[in-house]
Amino acid sequence: MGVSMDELQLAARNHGMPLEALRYDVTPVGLHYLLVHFDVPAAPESWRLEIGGCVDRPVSLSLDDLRALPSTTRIVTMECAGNGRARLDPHVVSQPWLAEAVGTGEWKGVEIAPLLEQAGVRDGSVDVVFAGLDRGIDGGVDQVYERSLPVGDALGGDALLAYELNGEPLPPQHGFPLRLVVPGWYGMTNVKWLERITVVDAPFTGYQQAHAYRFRRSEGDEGVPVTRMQPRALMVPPGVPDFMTRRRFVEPGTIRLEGRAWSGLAPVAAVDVSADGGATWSGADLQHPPDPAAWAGWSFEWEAAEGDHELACRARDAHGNEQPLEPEWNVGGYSNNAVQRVAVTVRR
Ligand SMILES: Nc1nc2c(c(=O)[nH]1)N[C@H]1C(S)=C(S)[C@@H](COP(=O)(O)O)O[C@H]1N2
Ligand SMILES: [Mo]
Repeated sequence: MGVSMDELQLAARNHGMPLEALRYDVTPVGLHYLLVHFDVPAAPESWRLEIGGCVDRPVSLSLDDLRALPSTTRIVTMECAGNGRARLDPHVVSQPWLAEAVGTGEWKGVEIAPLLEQAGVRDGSVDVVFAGLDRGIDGGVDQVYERSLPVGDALGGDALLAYELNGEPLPPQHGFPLRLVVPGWYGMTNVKWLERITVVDAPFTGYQQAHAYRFRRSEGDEGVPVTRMQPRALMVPPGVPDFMTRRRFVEPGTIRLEGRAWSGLAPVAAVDVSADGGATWSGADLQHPPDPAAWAGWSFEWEAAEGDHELACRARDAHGNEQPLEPEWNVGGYSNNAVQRVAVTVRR
């Protein structure tokens, strides 16, 4: 199985979060994963957010107008729906993520529900469409990056229009001047470089909604939409790595394994750790997340004996959703949350 030059080109632009950065509650900005489908667009000086469509009172707001409104700050874990794709067999051609397409940001902005209420969403509205400034061609279709949320999720949820990340204005790559942040949902929902919000009275059928980001078993399958993040636990790989293979080397004795776990479906209920490739599991200590939408820290004391070992970690949420041991394939290569495995050699 090979990754092509086209895929390498994507991977060199769109980087993951180095797993050692799981040590931070809030991911430092340059270490947060990055995914940009087309190019990072430049926002014009005259930028304003326009809210229109099936509303009684269309709204137009400058960045200063948004900053003057009551603000909310949330710590939110965001993960690309394609995380884990490179481990699928048969190979799915796209951004070849392993496990590191995740990060946690402190996002400050304006809640969208009161803004939509102010605009007056008309009865019979179905979806709220969020359009970015970025444009390109995907699947042969010329498009701006657009995604929608069902009206109920936009009006009844805790989605934010964020203008700050970790206490600073959004950096260009993460959506300056404004982005949508929908706690609990996979990354593609969180439209960057937001320019226009349009309420529509028929289901939105844009490319990124109706064609991409659906779980399909085969090309002809209509599939179901990808929405919230499935549970996942990741560990900071212990010890030191081999440069090329990333195999880890640690000394024998008690090793504190640690990492983070999240689920967009329910709070994380448990993290289990295995030191024998998944044959036996033990419960890890779980911390309280700093925000209901943020990952929870976990730790586990491992008695490391000399030899080769395969470490693994596995999260389960309060609704009983649990990571599978083996990948589950789909056409787009979405949501492969099979457990992380880390090869470790214990030696003096
Ligand atoms: N306008 C726009 N928004 C976008 C994207 C994009 O390409 N254009 N990529 C989406 C995808 S697939 C992901 S995973 C997240 C990544 O956000 P980040 O780069 O800030 O981590 O942004 C989403 N929002
Ligand atoms: Mo993504």
